[in-house]
Amino acid sequence: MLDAVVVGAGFAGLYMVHLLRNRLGLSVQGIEAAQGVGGTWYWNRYPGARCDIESQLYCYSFSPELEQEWNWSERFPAQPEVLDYLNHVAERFDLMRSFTFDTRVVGADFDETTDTWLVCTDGGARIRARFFIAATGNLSAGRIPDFPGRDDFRGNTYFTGDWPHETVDFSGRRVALIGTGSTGVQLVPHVAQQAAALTVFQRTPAYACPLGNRPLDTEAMARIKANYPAIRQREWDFPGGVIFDDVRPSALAETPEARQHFYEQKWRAGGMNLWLGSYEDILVDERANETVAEFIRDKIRTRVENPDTAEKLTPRGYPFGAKRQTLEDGYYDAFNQDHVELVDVRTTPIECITPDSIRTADRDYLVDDIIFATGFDAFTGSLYRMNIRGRGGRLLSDHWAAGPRPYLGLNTSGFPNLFFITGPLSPSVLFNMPRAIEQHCNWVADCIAHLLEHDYRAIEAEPEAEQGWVEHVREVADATLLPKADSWYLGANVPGKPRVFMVYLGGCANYKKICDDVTAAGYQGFALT
Ligand code: FAD
Ligand code: N01
Repeated sequence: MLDAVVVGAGFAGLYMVHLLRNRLGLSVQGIEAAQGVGGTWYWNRYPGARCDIESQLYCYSFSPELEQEWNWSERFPAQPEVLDYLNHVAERFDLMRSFTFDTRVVGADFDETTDTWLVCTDGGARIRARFFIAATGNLSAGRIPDFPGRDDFRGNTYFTGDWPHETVDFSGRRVALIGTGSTGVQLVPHVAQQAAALTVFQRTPAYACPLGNRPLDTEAMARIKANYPAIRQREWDFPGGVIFDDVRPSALAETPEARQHFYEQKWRAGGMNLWLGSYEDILVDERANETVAEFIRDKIRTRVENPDTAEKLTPRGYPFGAKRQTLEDGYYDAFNQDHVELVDVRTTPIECITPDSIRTADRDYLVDDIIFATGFDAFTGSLYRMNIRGRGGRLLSDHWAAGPRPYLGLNTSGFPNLFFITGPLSPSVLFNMPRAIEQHCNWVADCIAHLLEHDYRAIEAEPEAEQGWVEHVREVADATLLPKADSWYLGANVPGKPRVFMVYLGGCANYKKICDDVTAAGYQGFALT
């Protein structure tokens, strides 16, 4: 029997295995469906895939040596560079040998007689372990909508979250792209460059802001390296762990002229500056939000030459920032090219896919290739696909039928010794993910060390603590504008999914303090047996 099974070899699984094996000396088996490490950065190889958190933040902080030896080449690294980084980490900390690749966990059952987990894979392996750790990613369970006729299409189809490893050449082809979230927005300029014709099917226009990417030269990287300790400290001063200069309290407290000037500065600064780094009230006050929303709408009108297309691309009816901020580099300009067309599927919905076209309410669009940039069954998708059963054989998906309910996002009642890394109801995707992952993995490793040291067999959230956390997460979210858009944060992109805001918005430092206080109080809210 092993001490632990860790599922996933992305940022989370790699660090979790490092802590459990290299620091605690435990026996650990990592299991990964992909043929290599990287998680998100292994699967999402579509043209234009790129990180939108600055490279010095979007990386591990646990090893000063790693920080000093790795050089980032751009402010916002592209997918191959992040994947290289994660491969380097896996090699450097000798993690590969702990993973079985090309293997999917398809079942996990808690055995109440031995307080152990029996983990089953698609290869037929059955692995018993005391601790079962889901580092399976919030955005790893891809979702292609069930358009009628989808399987009849005779051309090529692509899903962005499972992109082919070989280069896809769209030259001379008529390409359809469905979806204009962060992925679609990154893809459009690249596909437009190659394709003979590109038709973009949009359901909700994005509030896309400029990425503002630039190369990092040797001096810039040397400055970053010299400053890492200070950067790491400062990250915790910001609710999302992303550092900004000059964040102001209220958009409504300033004159329209001052506000306009400030928004211009933030627009030019690029990245998440308008969203998380401008005025604090834009995510809590609708009138404040409307000031920045209108600023962005004006920018779109200026960028897009055709007024009808500009109008279709203009977001309305939901607050800016309530869906995940989308950053662009050439997205709006692509629509100024004659061979790029925008179809608004709210006015003319997609009825079906035929063998050679996408059929909307008003016509057939003949295409050779279809790209689905349609997102993920976020947070719970990858967990439910493992068929996890806790006490009494209860399925996790049944326990969470009304929405996920893990205490602190870490563990849920009835499922002892199961840990979620950046699970639902933790700050997860609204906290710079590598830092959120480190914080969770550290907590889990400390917890396991504590259990082993004191001869406990199991840890499990108490139902009252779980309920209290569910309510707290909802109250904090309801005090903001974020539940006011149909986003994947809420599960709104998956028909039939309960509408529950799945991210804790109390801020990363506050959340970390709650976790640390729980530990200091003897794992308050958890039963240790
Ligand atoms: P993942 O990287 O998703 O890894 C989970 C792994 O678990 C996957 O490799 C998967 O194959 C494996 N797995 C899942 N289920 C099973 C199973 N049953 N059996 C075996 N293996 C399984 N976040 C940011 O903070 N900034 C960004 O700029 C950013 N950009 C992103 C860009 C894209 C295109 C996407 C999709 C997400 C982005 N994210 C970003 C979020 C990103 O997912 C996280 O930053 C981070 O990479 C998550 O790491 P992880 O290890 O938790 O999960
Ligand atoms: O997925 P999404 P994504 N008919 O769910 C549309 C991270 N990420 O892959 O908005 C027609 O955001 C859907 O429309 P609507 C980031 O956290 C980061 O783009 O639901 N359209 C939407 O336009 C991001 O948020 C980067 O109305 C349909 C799109 O498909 C997360 O991953 C890059 C449809 C899906 O957008 C997910 O991003 C990429 C239907 N039936 C990803 N169903 C960075 O830049 C869905 N859509 C760092």
